[in-house]
Order: sequence, then C-alpha cells, then structure tokens
Amino acid sequence: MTALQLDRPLDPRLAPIRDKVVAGQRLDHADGVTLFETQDIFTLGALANLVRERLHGRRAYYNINRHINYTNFCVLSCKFCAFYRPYDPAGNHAADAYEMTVEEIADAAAEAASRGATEVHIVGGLHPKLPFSYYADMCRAIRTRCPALHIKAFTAIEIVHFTRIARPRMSIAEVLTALRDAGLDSLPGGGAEIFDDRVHAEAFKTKVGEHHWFDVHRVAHELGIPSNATMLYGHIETPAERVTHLLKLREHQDESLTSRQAAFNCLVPLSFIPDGSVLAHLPGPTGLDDLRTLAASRLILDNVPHIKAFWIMQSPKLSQVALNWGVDDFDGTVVWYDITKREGQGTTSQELTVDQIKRLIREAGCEPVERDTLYRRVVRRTP
Ligand code: V47
Repeated sequence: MTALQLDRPLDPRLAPIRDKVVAGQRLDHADGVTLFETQDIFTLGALANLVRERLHGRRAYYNINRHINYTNFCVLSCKFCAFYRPYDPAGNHAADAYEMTVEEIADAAAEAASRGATEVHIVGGLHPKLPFSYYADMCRAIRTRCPALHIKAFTAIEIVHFTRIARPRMSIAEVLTALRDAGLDSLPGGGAEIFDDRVHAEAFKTKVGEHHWFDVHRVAHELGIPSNATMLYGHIETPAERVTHLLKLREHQDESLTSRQAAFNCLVPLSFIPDGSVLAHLPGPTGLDDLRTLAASRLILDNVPHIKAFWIMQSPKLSQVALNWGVDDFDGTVVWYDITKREGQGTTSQELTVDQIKRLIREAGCEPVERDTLYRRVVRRTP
C-alpha cells in the first residue's frame, strides 16, 4: 500500500511534499497546512511512516513508568484544564482537592520501582503555599530511596513558578541546578499548549507565555538536561497555528542540536479532552484529526527523534493505529493519572500492563522495545 500510495497520491497537492520528504528536505509552513487540510489520509500516513521507518525501522518503544501528580491546587484557572482546584486560604477546599507529602510521593515512586518502573513522571498544579524546598526534598527523597529511577519532573510552567516562590528568588538556571543536584534527570514537555498570542489570550491567559516555556527548555538544554515538548491540539486553535507551533519547536531544536548540551527527545501531541473543563462545549478532536496531527507532526518536526502517542489522551486503540502513521513511542504503563480521566472512566487509576502494550504494538506489525527515558533499550533478565 505504501509504495502505491506514494506513487499516486489521491490529493495532487501531496506530490511536491512527497518529493521533499523522499529527498529528505524540510517542509515549510504552507506544506504543513496542506498536511492538516488534506483528506488523503493514506498518503499522509505513508509519508509519515516513511520517515518513521527511516529513523526507527519497525521498532515501537514503550516504558514502565508511573505518573505522580503531587497536588491539584493551582493558582491558575486555564480554560482547557479540568484538573486544577482553587486554593482557599480559609481552608474551604473542594472535597477532591489534595496535596501529597514528600513521603507519600517517595512511597509511590518506591512502589513503582519495585514493580519494575524505570521512570517517574511528576507534575502538579502551581501551589500557592508549598515552598521551593518541598520540590527539592521530593527529588532528594526519591533519589535516596530509588537511586536508579529516572526522575522526569516539572513542566516549564512549574519551573517558572519555583523561580518566583524561592526565597531569595532564583533564576531558571539556579532552580534547575538545585533540582538536578537533588536528583532531577529531565523535564517533561507539558505546558507548551499552542504557541500563539491569540490562543494564549483566549484559553490560558493567566499562564506564562511561550517565551517562558522556551527560556526554561533553552536553559535546561544549556545545562545538559534533556526534555520533551508537547502540543495541546483540538480546542480553539487553527491548523495554521498548529503548524506555527511545530515550526517554533523545530527552530529551538535546531539551536539545541548545534549549540547546547541537550535537546528534545520527543514530541508528545496531546489530544484535547474537553470533559470537565470550561471548554466542555467543544467536541474535541476526532480520530482522524488525531491521526493527521500525529502524522503531520512527524513530517514537520524532522529534527526531533521520537513522536509519542500518549494513550491516556489519544486512547490505546488510536495510539495503536498511529504506530503506522508516524508514531514510534507508545509511552508507558502510567498507572495513575489525574490531569485527564477518560481512560479510567473517571478515576485516577489508568494503567496498561506491559503485556497489553506489547500486544497492541505487535498487532500493528511493530517490534516492542522497552526503553528508558533516554530511549536506551532496557534489557531484563528473564526470571
Ligand atoms: O501541561 C491539560 C495538558 C499536559 C488537558 O513529556 C490536557 O513525556 C488534554 O505534558 N486535555 C500534561 N490535555 C501532560 C504532559 C505529558 C504527558 C505525557 C508525556 C509527557 C512527556 C508529557 O496535559 C498539560 C497540558 O498541556 N492538558 N488539560 C485536557 N483537558
């Protein structure tokens, strides 16, 4: 199917794009918009798969991980977010508002490590009261109890928050260095949303803007701390705004690859889940939009090695299909996730077993490869 599809695209506008992709040339903004407009989803998939196979053959990566969301208190109230709970100084909080102690977080990490996890992914709301020492203590406690566990923690937005709450105030470099000294290994990609002033003003006005997100990832890369990137799509943004977002990430990655100590490992396109948010009246992306976005991301972002389908957002079934539409990473077992709750039918318990992940990957015609956070193959001794 792939060869035929590429020889004769149903949409003639894809022919010049095909020529560029086959020749290894970069796509421009207009090409990107065409990828988001075309109805020729099979040629789009074949093109994305071509690039995916050039980079990774038929390997499909997954990891054994555990997400920890340490608090849902947040000083922000972003319209797309159903996770945050306001903090009331008088103590009248929502019944489901919570914050975890450092010990509870370290217990969760230790339990994950005992079940084979190689990574913890830790993010939370912007808590108005917790001091900076809480975040460094959390890393230190995990590092002490689980020396080999990779700590991927704190979105760029949280890092900026820490610079503001630290006493005396700290720079981004100081915060990252202190957290790294305490055990932090890498940054997740969250908080990027859509890099556009209009979308920012309408959907997450109180959140820091794109220059802060890029500042944090630039400084992280300068310090040799690798990170991921995200794009939250399917709410109020246009296809052209998605393309612009991806091109801004591509530009940043060019600079990191040429002149910094670390770079983005992967892009995680996040499919907007409207339920429970102020934007609940929006329909959210369809399956075809998910596939198109993952495939277009693979084609536009030619300098980021991995494209991750986060099955919590795209669903396990769609993520499986996407393994032939440009995606090479299925993310992980997750276990517990509080930011969106579709897969857990409204609960935080959202887990796929390794056997379930492997089955989904094999059925898509790929070879399952367990990876660590840095995409090194994990070899386990069989019992
Ligand atoms: O920053 C919030 C997004 C992000 C919704 O780096 C929503 O490997 C969809 O960044 N619908 C957190 N998305 C998740 C994230 C992530 C996930 C998996 C792997 C990695 C990685 C990063 O989720 C937030 C925000 O952008 N988000 N609300 C929602 N209603």
